[in-house]
Amino acid sequence: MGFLARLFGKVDRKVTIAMCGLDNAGKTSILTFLKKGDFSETIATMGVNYEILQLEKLKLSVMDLGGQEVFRQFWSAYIQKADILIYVVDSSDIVRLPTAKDLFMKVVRSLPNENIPILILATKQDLPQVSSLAYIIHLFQLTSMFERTVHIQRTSARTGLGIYEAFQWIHDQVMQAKEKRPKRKPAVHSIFPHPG
Ligand SMILES: Nc1nc2c(ncn2[C@@H]2O[C@H](COP(=O)(O)OP(=O)(O)OP(=O)(O)O)[C@@H](O)[C@H]2O)c(=O)[nH]1
Ligand SMILES: [Mg+2]
Repeated sequence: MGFLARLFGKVDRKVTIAMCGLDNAGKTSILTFLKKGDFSETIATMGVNYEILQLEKLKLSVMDLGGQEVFRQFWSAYIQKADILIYVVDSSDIVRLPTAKDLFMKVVRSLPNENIPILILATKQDLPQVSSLAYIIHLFQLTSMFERTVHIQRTSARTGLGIYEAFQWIHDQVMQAKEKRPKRKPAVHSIFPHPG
């Protein structure tokens, strides 16, 4: 049984995820870890890499968007189709953190609505010099995003740190949204005569 398959029950929902972040952030490596349960070397994504991760209860259709500048102009079209956004940040790339933040703000603005859950993966946590989570939360102004559902998780595609938890969070969001869906009104067959 696959790494993800162990997490969940039977497939009853398809969820579309847009995954973005700067080039070299670690997006494809996280997906590869989910598929194989281990770290594998990747090559830069040219355009978009589609992955279907079939869980028992949840089918994740992931659009892993190439982060190089030339591809970013095309992100918006994919983001429009997303139920969930994953934004990946290389926690060891401290020099580019402000650029990662600017891009994040732009991506959030391009989301089709405010109900889309946002998962930020502060990845490459296995490396020695990484930004603190508190700094990323501060820089990305996450505490002021009241109107959105935002979660940040430390991950590493080298060790698998946090990847289980991150997708557990996605699972919980999907299940909660499902519970909140309005139930069809039951047909009421009154046994009492209509008053008057
Ligand atoms: N040490 C360490 N290296 C990582 C980790 N995740 C990714 N890398 C390395 O970072 C580089 C980029 O990883 P990718 O997953 O290809 O990055 P990406 O975000 O998909 O990049 P684009 O496809 O260009 O947008 C590769 O050399 C990976 O091996 C991690 O958690 N730890
Ligand atoms: Mg990639």
